[in-house]
Amino acid sequence: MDKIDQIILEQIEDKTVSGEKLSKLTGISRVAVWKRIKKLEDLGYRIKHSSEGYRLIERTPYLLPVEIKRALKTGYIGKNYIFFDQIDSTNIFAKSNDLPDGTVVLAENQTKGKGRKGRRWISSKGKGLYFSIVIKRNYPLNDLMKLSLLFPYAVKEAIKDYLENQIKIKWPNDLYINNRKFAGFLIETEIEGNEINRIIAGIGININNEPEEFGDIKDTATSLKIEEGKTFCRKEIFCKVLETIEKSLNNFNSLDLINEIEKDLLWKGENIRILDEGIEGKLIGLDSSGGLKVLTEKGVLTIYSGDISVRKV
Ligand code: BT5
Repeated sequence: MDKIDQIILEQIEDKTVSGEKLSKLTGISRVAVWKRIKKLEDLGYRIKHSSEGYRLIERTPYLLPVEIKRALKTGYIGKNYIFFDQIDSTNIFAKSNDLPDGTVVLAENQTKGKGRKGRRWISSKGKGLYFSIVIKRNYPLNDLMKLSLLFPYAVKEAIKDYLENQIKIKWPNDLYINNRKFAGFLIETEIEGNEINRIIAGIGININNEPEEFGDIKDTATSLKIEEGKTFCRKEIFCKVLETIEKSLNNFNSLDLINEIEKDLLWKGENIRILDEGIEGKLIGLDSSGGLKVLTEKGVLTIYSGDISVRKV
């Protein structure tokens, strides 16, 4: 979308404007104006055509840069915003390009959405939020676990006020509603010595997805729409999520992240099993660095690996 498209959009936003007037304002022919209107419609904008001219009825549901720029209130996250209609994976793109601090890469659809350990992330076009945030700042390696917990925490904080249902955090970083997963996080880092110098935070949030989109995982996966019974504005939620992540990162050192997460930790106090390790016990909480404390027959064990799955016994 170029400057001329943007002028046309601004003009027709709250009034009907004739093709002739738009042609004069933009310096292009009336036929060229009509072609631009068609292009905007292809991008998802709903425009009324009448004998008096054109008028915008509804903005596009797609998260185009022009839409995000006018709505987003952040200092650095998303200031550089890269949009794809379709891509293999936003994490692959963010990792293989040297992008500035705060860059957000979003795709309406991913053909190879990645989970952890080579697992797959189902992304359905226009239904969820699939994006990666590039953080190019230095953090001590000791903060790795806490930093990766910050993202699900911030997403929960951003979304909770829109919902009737309670959001739970499943350690290390999934978000659940009613015992089903609606958001997943793939935190990839670049480490040099004792420092983290780049984080690619890949975030997938099911917003308006329908049960049939989840295929064989429909019993364990859910979306905000499925749980709340209504459709959500992805743009509003996306901006709120980016704003809350930025705020949480800015307050990283003063935020009592462990305590905050423990309040909404899934299965806290219940018997759980760490699948890969064959460990069973009662989930008692987190230690100061974000490790999971489990009371087993042999005493309290703390698990630090971010790759462990936790299941209800
Ligand atoms: C995750 O992995 O949950 C990390 C998901 C990260 C996705 C984002 S989207 C933007 C960015 N670009 C990418 O390519 N990835 C990131 P893990 O904890 O390994 O969970 C994967 C498992 O979750 C799968 O094996 C399925 O069982 C389940 N799953 C897959 N798609 C799902 C979905 N849409 N909703 C809920 N569960 C899903």
